[in-house]
Amino acid sequence: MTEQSSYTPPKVWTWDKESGGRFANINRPIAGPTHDKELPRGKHPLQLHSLATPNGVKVTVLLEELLAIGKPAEYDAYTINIGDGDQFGSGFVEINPNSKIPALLDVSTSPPTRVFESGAILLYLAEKFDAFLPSDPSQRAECFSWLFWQMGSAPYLGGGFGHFYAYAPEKWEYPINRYAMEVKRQLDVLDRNLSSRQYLCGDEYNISDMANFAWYGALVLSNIYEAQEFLDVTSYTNVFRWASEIRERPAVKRGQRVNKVWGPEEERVPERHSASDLD
Ligand SMILES: N[C@@H](CCC(=O)N[C@@H](CS)C(=O)NCC(=O)O)C(=O)O
Repeated sequence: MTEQSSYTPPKVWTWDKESGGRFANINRPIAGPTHDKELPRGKHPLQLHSLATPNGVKVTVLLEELLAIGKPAEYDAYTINIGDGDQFGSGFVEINPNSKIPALLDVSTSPPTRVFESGAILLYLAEKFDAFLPSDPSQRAECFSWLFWQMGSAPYLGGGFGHFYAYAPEKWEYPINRYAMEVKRQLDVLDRNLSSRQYLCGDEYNISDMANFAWYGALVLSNIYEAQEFLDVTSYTNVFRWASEIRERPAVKRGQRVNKVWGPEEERVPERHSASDLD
């Protein structure tokens, strides 16, 4: 192992605002709003405040899938620019006290229902519209298992591997090794499951596929951390086959563009208020 710089933790941790790294300007050790800002309100029952990151895309893909099968899931989607600190505005904190995208407000209920955490939003919408969630109890349990597996695993991929491999101010061998090992183990978990199944729970595509595709599909197909070669992602052939198939779904292509504020101009759809915004 290469030499690491030595660090002795002080008795009591204090906030070093100069600690560096890609997200140093938005990371804080305290919760709550930093400024007053009301959220905009559109005309549809579902008000989404999000960004086209993997956690955000899970929800817009589900909304577009619901619309594609004729469910009345019309929604307004507004961009929360996390790099600019929009997630700390008072209106956003009211619907997500954790200050992270995505967050949903359903104004068709009285009082309006707020939902935060992408997994909770997927479940809320799948139950509300009775779609992409198996009704058979054991199939439903399998769907919950893969959905919650993703919710528990992705922080190792994004916050662990992605952070130290792509965003930290220096490359440190110890955390990169630790998280590369874990991410490869996760890819192997998915790969083995998909060796005998078309989708994660069998032959039906559901919200657990949408949640996992947003992270592991992006890792193997679109090089999110520029780590495709480092992690040898092509060796997970079943994950590749599954992700490549899901990528071709029209609703997935649409959902991936909602709240996108980077990349080629023609792919960006910062706000979505009707289907024509994506056409
Ligand atoms: N467990 C949460 C994680 C959400 C999350 O980490 N969102 C990121 C973007 S992908 C975010 O809003 N980061 C802003 C921040 O940390 O201040 C979920 O699945 O909804």
